[in-house]
Amino acid sequence: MLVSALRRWGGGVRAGATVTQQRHVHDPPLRIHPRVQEALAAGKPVVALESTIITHGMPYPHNIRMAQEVEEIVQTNGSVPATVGILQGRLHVGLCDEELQFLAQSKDCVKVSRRDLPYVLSQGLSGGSTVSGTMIAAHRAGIPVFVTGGIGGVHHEGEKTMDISADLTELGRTPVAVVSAGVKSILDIGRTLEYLETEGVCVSTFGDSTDFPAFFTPKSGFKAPCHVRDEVEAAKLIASSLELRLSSAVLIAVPIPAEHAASGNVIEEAVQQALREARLQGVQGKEVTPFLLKRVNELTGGKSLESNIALIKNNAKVGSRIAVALSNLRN
Ligand code: PSU
Ligand code: MN
Repeated sequence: MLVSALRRWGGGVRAGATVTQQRHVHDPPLRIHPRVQEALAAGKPVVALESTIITHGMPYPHNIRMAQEVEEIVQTNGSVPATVGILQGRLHVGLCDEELQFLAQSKDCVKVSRRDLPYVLSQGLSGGSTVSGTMIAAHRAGIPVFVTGGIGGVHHEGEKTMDISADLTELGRTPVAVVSAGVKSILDIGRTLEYLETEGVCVSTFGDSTDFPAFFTPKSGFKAPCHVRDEVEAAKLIASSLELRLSSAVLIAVPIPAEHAASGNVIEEAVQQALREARLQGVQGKEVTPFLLKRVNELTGGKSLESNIALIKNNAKVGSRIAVALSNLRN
């Protein structure tokens, strides 16, 4: 039952997949890299990775180095990496080095979340996929695990501005497990967790603690409703969500390793100042998150970027091992 449910769910490229499922793989706008396609066909573990973090989350050349290293870490830990991105109107699942370089250096890449996909594809544009955009592509391709740094959430004063990331509704409607380091304090963490509950997202911490992490620091002051101790427990959690065909996501929150945790005060002061500046300058909409990330990095003299890269690498290791454990459950 479990195996058949998993196969049905993610069986886009496996033998026995229905015609409709197979069509997804050859969907003209979806380009699955042969390396990824082969892994999926053989039932091997694959990990999806996002690219807004490359195009809008980090400066060049840190972004390309991070992207390459993260792919390597995924590989070293047993899974095939599949970075998602949009190149000239095609939604790619799995990029070659040239394509990664292009996204890392391009100045006019679009930040692409769910609502932007039809426009960017129809206009032949290029862009980095956000968590929501990447989840859509991963699900279409039949990839059940996706690793990133931090997800979007409810912004401060979101109850007035209604600036709530499409990542949260995507987590409510797309069954992909997202491995992240929780939510940054540039966001309203408490309201983000409430919104995730409303969306029916299964939120779990990973490791020794039940404290929901705050990206740069291991504790946000909020508890997560679930807790898995290791990759096998995480894989079982994901498998049971898939088996139930809940159609919503599992969010696995991995705390930043203690040795890389930024000093809470330094980051917090920078975050507060960046938020003030954003308000004063009237930064709005999809520009808010990239603006805050950039300012926090500048104000901390690059410390936040260092922590950011360290935690993404850790997430890549954990996520790859979870994908391996999940693949062992299915085969
Ligand atoms: N948080 C980070 N780095 C990032 C992002 C969030 O620490 O690069 C990106 C992710 O791609 C996420 C997106 O999906 O920002 C959310 O943007 P918004 O808040 O506009 O929904
Ligand atoms: Mn927004």
